[in-house]
Amino acid sequence: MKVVYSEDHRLHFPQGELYGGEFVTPFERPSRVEYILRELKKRKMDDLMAPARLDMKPVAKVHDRGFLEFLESAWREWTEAGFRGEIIPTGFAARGMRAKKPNHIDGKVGYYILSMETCITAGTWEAALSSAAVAQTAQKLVSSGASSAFALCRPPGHHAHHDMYGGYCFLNNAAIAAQGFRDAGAKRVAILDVDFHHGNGTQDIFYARNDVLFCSLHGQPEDAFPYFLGYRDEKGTGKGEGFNINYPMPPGAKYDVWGKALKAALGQIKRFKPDALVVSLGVDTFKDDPISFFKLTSEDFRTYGATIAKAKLPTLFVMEGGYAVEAIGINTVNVLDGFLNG
Ligand code: OKP
Ligand code: ZN
Repeated sequence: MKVVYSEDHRLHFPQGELYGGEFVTPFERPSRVEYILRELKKRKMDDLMAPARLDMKPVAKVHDRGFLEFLESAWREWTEAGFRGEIIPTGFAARGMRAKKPNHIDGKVGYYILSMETCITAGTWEAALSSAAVAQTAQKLVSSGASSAFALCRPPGHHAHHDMYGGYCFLNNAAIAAQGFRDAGAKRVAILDVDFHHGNGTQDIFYARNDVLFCSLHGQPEDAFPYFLGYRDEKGTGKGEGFNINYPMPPGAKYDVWGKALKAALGQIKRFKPDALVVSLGVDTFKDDPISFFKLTSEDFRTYGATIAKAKLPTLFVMEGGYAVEAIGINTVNVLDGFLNG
């Protein structure tokens, strides 16, 4: 399996993440990728490839133009306004207020953000573009006949909406890849999001569409980020009704519970008869993840990799979360290894 990877992810590394009222070193940090690369090498699965230049057409189909322009110019506008720190907004279009985009950069940030732990820095836009390019290059490998590929994306993407960033995500890499599959001739694409957190951004982007099925397994929103989306009764709208399926689960869920949800999701995916499968691969379901509450073991990751392989679909793995950094390599590569070798 080819692994698409770019060093440009390093351009995004905020100094701080707002966490419990403190600024801490971000959980979503560059070393995450290094641990994965190291484990791939160890198992001789490091068939690396650099991304091609990003084709913006699929990006413009899943993201709002004003949002893309905002991300591109945000750092310049922020520094020109005289601000000296990393980008964090102070005001929001809260309940009952007007959701009109202001002119001032501080207000614009509030307009386009969905959660405040995620800072924009000088290199964020370039890193986000490279991450999307990684996903798109891997998608093109699969569209051209490869049975699988691994997009080693960073920063992650699944929390990024059509026109909002947050949850460590800026561009929705999995959505860009799914759109890429469609544009390359796939009639139907399924997205299986196994990251601990609900893939609210991916859900948002495809909510009214019946050509992309979205299934997400995640910590229930009553107790877990992103808190305001990811309930079971969110099923899609208009012609997209029935093409969004959420599997929220309570704190402490182990593989007996999680694996049942996976099998249910794979059953729905099979019925949908997709031409390609995108797996939003977060390994923050691990028992020792510092910000999550599921209890999967490293061996469970291999098991579910093998289960996903049974769907026998052209499969693109897109890296999302996972913050137990010493284990992120083992757990991620266990999924790929299980998928390839049972
Ligand atoms: C990104 B991905 C923890 C708050 C965490 C942000 C989480 C983003 C996760 N108490 N806030 O889905 O792994
Ligand atoms: Zn996550």
